[in-house]
Amino acid sequence: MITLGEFIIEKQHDFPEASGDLSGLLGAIRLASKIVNREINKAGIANIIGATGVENIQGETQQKLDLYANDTFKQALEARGEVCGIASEEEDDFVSFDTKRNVNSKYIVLMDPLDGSTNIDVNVSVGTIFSIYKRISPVGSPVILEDFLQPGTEQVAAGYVIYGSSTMLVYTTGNGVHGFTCDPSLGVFYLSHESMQSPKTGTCYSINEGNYLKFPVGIKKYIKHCQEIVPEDKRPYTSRYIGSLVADFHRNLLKGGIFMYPSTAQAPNGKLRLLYESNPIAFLAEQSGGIATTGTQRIMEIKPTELHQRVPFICGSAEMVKKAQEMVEAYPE
Ligand code: P6P
Repeated sequence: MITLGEFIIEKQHDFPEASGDLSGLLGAIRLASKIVNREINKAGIANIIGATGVENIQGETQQKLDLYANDTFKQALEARGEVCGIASEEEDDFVSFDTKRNVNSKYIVLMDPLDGSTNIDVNVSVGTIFSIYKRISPVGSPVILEDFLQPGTEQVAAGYVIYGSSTMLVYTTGNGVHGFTCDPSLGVFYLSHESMQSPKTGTCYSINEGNYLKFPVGIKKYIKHCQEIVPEDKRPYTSRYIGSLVADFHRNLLKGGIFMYPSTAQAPNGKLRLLYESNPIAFLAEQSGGIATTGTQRIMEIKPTELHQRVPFICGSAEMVKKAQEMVEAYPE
């Protein structure tokens, strides 16, 4: 039984040049996830569920736990001193950490502190998503917007915490994907899923079919492909949609499947945010043998132009995503 902390240090020794800053940063995420997990687990009785009545830059009503999670991760990351700034779904602009130690640190973090938070009130799994880069502006100066607008291929690490029937932290530093399960009696994350591999194919497709009428034709064709009567020797496809990206992705990573959030009438560029939802999930997908695309472009190769920009997102088992991509490309909009 190896703990997350022991694993991070063990893997750090694989990088002789590693200074330990990334290990410390991951430790801050580990701490914050435990604090948020504690609040989520008592949400119904802690007068912390429901909306704040405030809208974020996305025009979405902020849930009380959204802000709690945002502040918890922000404080933990600033306190550890390895981060010079963050960007968050819950912050209009990026946040610069200005203490001497932070300004002289080399990492920035982008995060969705509590993704799918409206599901909390109905006790459905939610998650935290994070993405870590090295700054490109000079160490010692305040962070700038360009530090945050790097393509996903430049990510140093990425991961998520899923607050579900158990709480897991799943992350990659570019050397495979590893999952850790929290023992609530001790508050310790133990390695439970080493070197996670996405099944090459699956029988589960995950999409909000309530938006069907406005889907691109290629997506409609792929959904029909999934629903066609398949040869007797194959199981028919199953539709599974939780409405919480981390939970839908985690299921597909373990069991095989495809997740799609294409452009829709309400979201012509898709709904998911490139920098702190699609890119980190794409990094995990690729590191576990899967694929992540807009339908026509590799997610991690997109050059970001705005902090909160949205992209169409298709991600999961390689053979399923390739089939979906074929259909999207065969029926260009
Ligand atoms: P819809 C949650 O709000 C989220 O950002 C993702 O976690 C999830 O995949 C998606 O939106 C669900 O969106 O439009 O289907 O409710």
